[in-house]
Amino acid sequence: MSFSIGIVGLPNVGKSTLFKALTRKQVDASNYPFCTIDPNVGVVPVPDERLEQLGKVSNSAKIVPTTIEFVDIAGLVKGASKGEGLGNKFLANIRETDAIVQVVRQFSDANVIHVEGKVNPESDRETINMELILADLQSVDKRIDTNAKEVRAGKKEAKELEPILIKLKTGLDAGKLANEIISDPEEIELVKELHLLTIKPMIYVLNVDEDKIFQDTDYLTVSAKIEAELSELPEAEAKEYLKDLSLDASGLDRLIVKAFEALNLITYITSGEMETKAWTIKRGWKAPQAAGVIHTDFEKGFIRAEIINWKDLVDAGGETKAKEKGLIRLEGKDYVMQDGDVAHFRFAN
Ligand SMILES: Nc1nc2c(ncn2[C@@H]2O[C@H](COP(=O)(O)OP(=O)(O)O)[C@@H](O)[C@H]2O)c(=O)[nH]1
Ligand SMILES: [Mg+2]
Repeated sequence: MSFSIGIVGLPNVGKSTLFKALTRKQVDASNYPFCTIDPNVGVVPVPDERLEQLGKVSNSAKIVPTTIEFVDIAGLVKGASKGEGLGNKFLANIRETDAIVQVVRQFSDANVIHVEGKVNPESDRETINMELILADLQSVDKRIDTNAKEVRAGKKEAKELEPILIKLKTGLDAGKLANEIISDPEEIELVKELHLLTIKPMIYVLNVDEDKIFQDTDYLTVSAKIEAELSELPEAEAKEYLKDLSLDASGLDRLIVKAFEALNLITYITSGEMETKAWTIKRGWKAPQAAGVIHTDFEKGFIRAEIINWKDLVDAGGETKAKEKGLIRLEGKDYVMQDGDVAHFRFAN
């Protein structure tokens, strides 16, 4: 499964600088058939230290991380929802992504022009959110019209949808994001066909001056400038540089992990001599559905799964020893997969 994250924000806030740094990490496209060859799309590996350790105990010939796709979307400006700039096209690009990373400028560099004259993160965030909200209001208004006809025609689904549409309209009118207005999974499912922009998870990235990177705040603070420098260094030197900055992970790695969490995704792993490979699934998926990510036959003919937590497998020193110790469990079709499960699926053709 491939998930994509759209990078949005005002012009000149550092979106492309971040995107370019991200794509330096880009994975070998030949391993990933879904990989699009578009200069604005980058498929990047999700950093995962567990894979290295598993690869060792399994003697794996290669390690294949799971990936996430980032899309560099051109700058949104005030009025985009009315078609200002290339407004509609940008909004359409965002519509196709699963989550939004909103880059907000805080770096002070006077050489870089700010579209609205001065650096003001809070007001910039409002500008962008307002454009997204206005675009969603248009979608909701349109749907309210067509839905009213369906209600009159006696359609049951339309009746169910009606109060949710009203709730959305009221909330959006008050400047709320759709993801702040509805959170019930069933309601989210009902409004899926509206393809709302603000219902997607949103991650805010504050692009700050080099001396203002703090970890563990609500905002993810990064310095696009430093990320660009880091991305050009060999891995060992990049690690040293991070240490000098008192950071334990690069902003990009923190962003990738945060995006993964925002999408409610988890990783399970297959590990053998051929490869140790990470697979992306949604939290809450059961074993057959998870197996289907590898191959649809695995889901259709699912018999059972052999499961062990990755750490237990590493501590045991590999599969053979884990088996001897009876650490590998047999799980059936109702087993809910856990992050870090190492799995073997048994299936019949
Ligand atoms: N000083 C400083 N300049 C930056 C930083 N990030 C981006 N810039 C500069 O700001 C300008 C616009 O950056 P760009 O990534 O193209 O912005 P975009 O329009 O949002 O894609 C470029 O000249 C960048 O070099 C940063 O963190 N610090
Ligand atoms: Mg750009």
